[in-house]
Amino acid sequence: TVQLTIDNKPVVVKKGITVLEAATSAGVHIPTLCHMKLDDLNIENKPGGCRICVVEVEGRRNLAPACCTEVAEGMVVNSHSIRVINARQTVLELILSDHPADCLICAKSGNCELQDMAHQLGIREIHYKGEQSTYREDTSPAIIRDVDKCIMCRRCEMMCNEVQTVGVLSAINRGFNAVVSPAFEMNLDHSVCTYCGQCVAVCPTGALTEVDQTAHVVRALSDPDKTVIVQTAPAVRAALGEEFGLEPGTLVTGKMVSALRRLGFDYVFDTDFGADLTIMEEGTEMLNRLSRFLEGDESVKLPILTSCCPAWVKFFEHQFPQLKDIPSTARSPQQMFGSIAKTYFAEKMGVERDNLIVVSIMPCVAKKYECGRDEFKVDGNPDVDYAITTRELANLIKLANISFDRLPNEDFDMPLGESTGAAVIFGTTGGVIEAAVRTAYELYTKKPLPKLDFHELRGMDGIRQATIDFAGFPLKIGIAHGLGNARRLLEKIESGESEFHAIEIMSCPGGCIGGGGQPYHHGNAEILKKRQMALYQEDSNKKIRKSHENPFIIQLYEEFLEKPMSEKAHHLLHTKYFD
Ligand code: HC0
Ligand code: SF4
Repeated sequence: TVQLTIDNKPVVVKKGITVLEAATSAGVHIPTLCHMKLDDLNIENKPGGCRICVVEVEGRRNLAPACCTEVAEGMVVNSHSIRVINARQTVLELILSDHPADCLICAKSGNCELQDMAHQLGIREIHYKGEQSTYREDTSPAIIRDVDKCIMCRRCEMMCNEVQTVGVLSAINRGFNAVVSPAFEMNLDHSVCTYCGQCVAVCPTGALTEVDQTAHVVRALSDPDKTVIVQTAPAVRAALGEEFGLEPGTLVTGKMVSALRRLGFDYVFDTDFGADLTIMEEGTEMLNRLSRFLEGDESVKLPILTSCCPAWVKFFEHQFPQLKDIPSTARSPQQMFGSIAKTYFAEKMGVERDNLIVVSIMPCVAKKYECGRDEFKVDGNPDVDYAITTRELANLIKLANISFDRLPNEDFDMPLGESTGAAVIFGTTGGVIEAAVRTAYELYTKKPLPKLDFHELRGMDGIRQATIDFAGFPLKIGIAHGLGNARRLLEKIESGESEFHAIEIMSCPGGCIGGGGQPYHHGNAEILKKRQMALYQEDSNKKIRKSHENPFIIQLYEEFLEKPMSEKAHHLLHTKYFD
């Protein structure tokens, strides 16, 4: 251990930690801007660039950045001397000197860490005049880059390069023109960006935000000729409450349904229904491949990879095109839902395809891109019209002056609102494969599962593995979340080192609960864990916990699809991948 003094308080801490960590453990708050750390996920950004966290260390001439200065025996730190306060204000004024001042209409207003810092440090005047750069805005199907608002904290760069290993974003230019950008100032949609949105999730300012589609949704809702239905992704219910001051991890499924009904949606349905359907198709595909493999068919490729995460799909299309025949061909739950809504449900209700609008509420920004992909359109009409994020839904609820916390709990509409516990855990890392195991086990062994909770598949480690006993057959499962971890697993498959039969991959750290469209976590990993626990809780509260027991899924096959992997199911529920 090391003993030091922070603000006249003696502190004993572990050797090797930073002054910032030591101060936090002693209850001393040092302001930070570029620094961000997600414990347990191995994610840390400490470029020491912004200099907001400087402190005075006795005996040193220069102020030291607390986020990247190691503690030393006998160190005497003053975190809030006049010299420190003056330096922080000067630094912040310099950052603000070339920052656009359109806070009133900025997408990040109210959620901006720079704005908060200006408030916290009492900035009332900017004594420097920076040059406003005239960088253009870059829009894509999912993300808007308003690069004038980049403050070079480099958090997005760290997420894109180190965590996701996509490598699209890096620092370019010098001086006032220095920004983080794709190479050659290319637009995101010309790059290999996956739209995972992890850069958006950590951007402290309005430089990176989602493409806001709430205005389209309002227009659809106010059109009397349209039937507007909505589906809600599993992870939304575990995070939406945070936007209304509820504790992270508060489940708000019933209130969310009420709010959507009050917003005027004609039917409030659940993406979880699509997730149960995905399990039927993907689970059957997995068992088909497995039984052919066990019969010695050498043309069969294993492991099967899950394919429900659109950023992951875009990642392997760009980065591992040679492996594109191993992911499952099953569409994602969002897209299965849209496809069934615009065929089976539209027919049942007697609504023309063009007059049925499908909106989805997603924790994800890549879902906006996914629903725009050509293979998910019929004569130009998309199966899912608009995908808005958890944050966009919260804004709509606030706009409509709905008192969220006072809403009653209501139930989803039927039939596309029925779902099982297996579906709801799709929203966390490990959940998709656990749901698949619950169904595949019973279909394969023709016996009921001895237990429903597979704790060996749960947790937050970036790469996990487990072997599940399928009545004597050891099914080997791999799980990765975060695209960097996915890359590591894929490299093992390519080199023939992998012995897995099935692998789940989700792009975002934590899975969809940590999606780029969720309420901002501001670097607090505890929030992700609480959301994860909430989903497991919802699973155990459910009466039905296996996808193949969802009565409306059974009915859908009886009335419409015949059986999993039927020709009709192939046409409506499966897809192809492109180089
Ligand atoms: Fe997910 Fe999904 S679980 S990707 O993480 O599979 O976004 O929540 O909606 O589609 O169900 C996101 C979350 C979904 C889909 C589902 C899958
Ligand atoms: Fe990189 Fe993901 Fe951001 Fe694209 S969306 S720039 S892949 S972090």
